[in-house]
Amino acid sequence: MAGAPFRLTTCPARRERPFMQPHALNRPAGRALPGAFGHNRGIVRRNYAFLPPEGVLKSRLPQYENTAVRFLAAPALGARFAQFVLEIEPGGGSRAPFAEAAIQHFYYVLSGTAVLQLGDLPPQELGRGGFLYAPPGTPVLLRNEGKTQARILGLRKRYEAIGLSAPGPILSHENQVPRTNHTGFAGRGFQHLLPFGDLAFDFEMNLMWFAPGTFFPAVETHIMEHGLYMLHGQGLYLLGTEWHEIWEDDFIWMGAYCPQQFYPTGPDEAAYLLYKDVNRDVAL
Ligand code: UGY
Ligand code: MN
Repeated sequence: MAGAPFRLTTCPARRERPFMQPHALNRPAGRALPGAFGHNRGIVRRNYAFLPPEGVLKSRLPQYENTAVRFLAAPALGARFAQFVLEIEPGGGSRAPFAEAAIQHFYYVLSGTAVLQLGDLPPQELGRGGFLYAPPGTPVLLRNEGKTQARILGLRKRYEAIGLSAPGPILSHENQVPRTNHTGFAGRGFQHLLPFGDLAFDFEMNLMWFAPGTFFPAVETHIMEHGLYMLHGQGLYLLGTEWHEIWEDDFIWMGAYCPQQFYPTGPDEAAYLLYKDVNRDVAL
């Protein structure tokens, strides 16, 4: 038969799920798709940013080997914390246990498996949904002893002490954390990965679940900042006055007082992992 064989193109933004669009048919390997030039779902505003993964480029860090880092939120953007994805190749990861005085760390396994070692706790090899919280000054070691790349979402935040003892270390998995719903709205679900309401913590990391057709009861505009990593499903996100289509692996930074609302549009539940700074007074 004449002509090139029918071929599916894999979109790098959905690495694990090949999908096809009409303009992606029969593209020669190594050529960019039409629409790649100048079209961008990403946006950076004064107090929010929407970052699809295809535009977030790699760097490397001295404390890791065979590992790339993709920075998402950072003070350069306006955020008061740092958030990033580590891509750890088999045999790679931390060169040695790494700790920073006064800085807390949080890590969440997005894909593959990783050996997570935290302070004096016994190390655990965890897949998607495994997570750790390291109090300030607590050493963390992340290693990939598997056969495929491990992707880990990381967060660093300066600890705001208030005279209580600092929180203890946590090494766990999201399936150990109950799903709750305090809102009274059907279809909402919350998994608080850090102990909810414990004032020793100065931030929350919450898995936010939405059944199809569920939405926030109102647009929120609050002082807390967010780092949002989309994990499941898809939807529309209101930031300021603009709606953005969002799906798996997209990232949003919302600064203080960014008007926000989510409306899931897919046929399945949608969920994202949400950083939120809480439990501290306003510094004047
Ligand atoms: O808890 C929150 O601030 C949450 N409802 N915000 C969000 O999902 N954008
Ligand atoms: Mn919010």
